[in-house]
Amino acid sequence: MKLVIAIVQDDDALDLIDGITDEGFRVTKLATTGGFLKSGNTTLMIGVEKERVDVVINLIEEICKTRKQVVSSPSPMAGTTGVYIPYPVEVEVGGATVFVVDVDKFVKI
Ligand code: 2BA
Repeated sequence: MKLVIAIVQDDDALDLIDGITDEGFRVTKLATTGGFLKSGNTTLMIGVEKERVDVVINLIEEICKTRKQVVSSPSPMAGTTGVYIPYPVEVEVGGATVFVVDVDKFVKI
């Protein structure tokens, strides 16, 4: 048994959940926040037999898209101390960040 932990963008989450459940997997959705952008994303936990991990990863690849996001980053003004002006920085947010974790024990009570 493996636990696939996938951090995806909110815009892709519902389509991915539909795809995952249509394939007969079970999934839990968590509302999470990225540490860098400090904006919302979605973390999905999917318990899956190890032989079927690739099916889940292929679904994630098909559904989750890379997008650009602009963030305001404060920059110190030249020659001054303590004065910051915001400037836009473009970052590319990946389709998904996926961890596949070994599960020692799986019990449903
Ligand atoms: P955030 O931490 O909000 O990061 C959003 C995007 O900002 C990242 O996209 C990356 O393009 C950029 N970024 C993050 N840290 C940066 C830094 N120190 N300098 C410059 N740019 C940076 P992704 O890499 O696709 O990550 C999307 C989300 O996945 C992240 O949101 C975070 O919630 C999660 N994540 C990514 N890698 C992770 C890891 N190793 N452990 C735990 N969560 C991770």
